[in-house]
Amino acid sequence: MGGGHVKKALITGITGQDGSYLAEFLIAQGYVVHGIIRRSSSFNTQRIRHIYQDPHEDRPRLVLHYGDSLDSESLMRVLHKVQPDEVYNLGAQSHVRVSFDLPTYTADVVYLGTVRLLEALRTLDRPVRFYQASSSEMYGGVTTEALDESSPLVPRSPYAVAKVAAYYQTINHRQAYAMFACNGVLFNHESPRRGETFVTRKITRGLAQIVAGREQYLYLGNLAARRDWGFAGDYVEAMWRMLQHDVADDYVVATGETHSVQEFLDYCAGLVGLDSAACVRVDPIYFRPTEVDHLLGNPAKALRVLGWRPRTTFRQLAAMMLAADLDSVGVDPRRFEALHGFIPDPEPR
Ligand code: NAP
Ligand code: F7E
Repeated sequence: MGGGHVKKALITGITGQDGSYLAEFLIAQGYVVHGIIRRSSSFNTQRIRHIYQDPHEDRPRLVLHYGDSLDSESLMRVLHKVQPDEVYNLGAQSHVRVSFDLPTYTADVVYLGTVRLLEALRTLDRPVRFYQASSSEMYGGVTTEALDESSPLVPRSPYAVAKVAAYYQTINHRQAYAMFACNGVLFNHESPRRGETFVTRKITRGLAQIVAGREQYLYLGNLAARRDWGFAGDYVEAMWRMLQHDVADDYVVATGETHSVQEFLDYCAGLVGLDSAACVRVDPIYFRPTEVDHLLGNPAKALRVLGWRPRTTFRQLAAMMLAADLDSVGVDPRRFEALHGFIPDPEPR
């Protein structure tokens, strides 16, 4: 932060998993963070509530504005009011399975929402740095090789198709208008704040319910799928680093390790002394019309150019999520020796 200028960042999707970690990270860097939230019939700000609740703040660290990626006017209005230095476009219908049921809506939010935001940015009279939340789903999981920035894009869901379009639109705005616009191609990243219907969280939450005696079985889909899972708290730093670099570019962000859903399940079940075969049932309702079988990322460029690296291991991630979910159902994670190092802090899940 040079010359006393306090940087302003605007985040779409601030109420989501990544938005909450990014807001915390940017505030810790000295930014004032502005976020776009959607009107909702019940509160949807639980992941960022604690940021508001700091009694020591001398100026607002977080400012929320109503808006929607479907609504150009709202994006325009917020951008002109905030005059941000950096914009992080995280807002999305982000569930791959749901995108098969809502393909048009998903395309509208994910693709056209990005076009609306990029076009609104062009009406500002100041240079703005733009981050686009691109996804490893764009690769389609058709190879077991490690994927990098030059790997072919083979989208296999309406979500992935929309993300591919938004990815290319971001590059087109960079080339056509010399905008500082970057794609972060992030592989799956999880946390105790992960949405409850994504598989890792579904597993840790489901096992916690079983330990608490609230449920007998956990129902899952394709256990053979493989993912490169990292920790969301590590990945938001990579987003920020992309926008601090001299040149706008696209980067893969991943751990370089892949594990199956079965492995994640077995590891978590083992941590709490459960036999996964006895407590899990496969329900085809969770199968996808086209599946992404295998994802493994090669983050070498982000490591080399951005100096970023993932800090949290697969096992630490699983234990952290499981401890938080046990705690939230009233089971003390310290009952399980392997979880002693992962006692959750009182922050939101
Ligand atoms: P998430 O938890 O599902 O959060 C999505 C956010 O988007 C929420 O704040 C949601 O608001 C907001 N949103 C949904 N529809 C919107 C609309 N029409 N207008 C404005 N905002 C809208 O997702 P996440 O895991 O944090 O992921 C963040 C971004 O990274 C997404 O774009 C996702 O597609 C992408 N991504 C995620 C991963 C991953 O593994 N997590 C990997 C690669 C890329 P509400 O709270 O109101 O629903
Ligand atoms: O599925 C399998 C499922 O929904 C992972 C989003 O953040 O990451 C996420 O998309 C795998 C798939 O994540 C269940 O079939 C088995 O193969 O946790 P997921 P995703 O589809 O990889 C990418 C990078 C994004 O960009 C997305 O926004 O797990 N699976 N059984 C299951 N998946 C779910 N959800 N539920 C099950 O019961």
